[in-house]
Amino acid sequence: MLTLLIYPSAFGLFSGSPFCVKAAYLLEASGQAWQRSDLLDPRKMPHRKLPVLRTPERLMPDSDAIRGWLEAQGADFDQGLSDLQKGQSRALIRMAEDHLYFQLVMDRWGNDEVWPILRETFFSGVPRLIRGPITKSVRKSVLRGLDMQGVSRFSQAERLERVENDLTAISAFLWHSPFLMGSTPTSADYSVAPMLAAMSATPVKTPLQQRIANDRLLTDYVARMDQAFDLK
Ligand SMILES: N[C@@H](CCC(=O)N[C@@H](CS)C(=O)NCC(=O)O)C(=O)O
Repeated sequence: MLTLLIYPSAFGLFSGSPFCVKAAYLLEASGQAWQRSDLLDPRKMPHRKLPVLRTPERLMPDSDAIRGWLEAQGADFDQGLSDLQKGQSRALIRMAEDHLYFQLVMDRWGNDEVWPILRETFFSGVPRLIRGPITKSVRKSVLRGLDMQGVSRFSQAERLERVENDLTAISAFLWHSPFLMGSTPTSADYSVAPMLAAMSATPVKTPLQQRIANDRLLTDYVARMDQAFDLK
């Protein structure tokens, strides 16, 4: 059986990481038998990140590579889509994973109210005596990454405006159909829905959390994805 190495559930989500939820959706949709194995520390993993899929041959890092591996085994996550829809789908995935994701990380790690909750949730495996200094240094390196990526150089208002443009694009698809590309979930949903779900699950009412949580179109969509897969 395939084993998906992922971060544990957090804030009511199947996993604290939207990429781990995406990988779980892909596995469910592929029809392959799989099990989860929770990990708190990814440092021994090939990319020092999660998710990672343990296949019969090797440890496969990265949700996109996991997708490719499952497709090579015969899975078709975009069944029935036209080339244009496949192109739109790829663009939505990149928007979610390479833009919205950093807004989420900023909202979680860059907010002084969220941080203590995050620390006690994500680092519960670190002995309490050394948790303070260790997590302080991890946070510092995440914030350095956000600075390098550029997201933290925008003001909160500017960040929200940038998110708003993405949400407008996502909503345009959802006005037309229950899932992004039609009446059933496809690959774009496996990336976009977990990102929105994670944003609305942030355990403090930040402007970003509130923006998603108060949007009926988006929360209904996230709920539909939850119902479609019922991840455990
Ligand atoms: N491109 C990767 C991204 C995975 C990713 O960023 N995982 C984050 C959690 S959401 C992680 O493990 N970060 C740990 C680190 O960077 O130290 C994928 O699609 O799987």
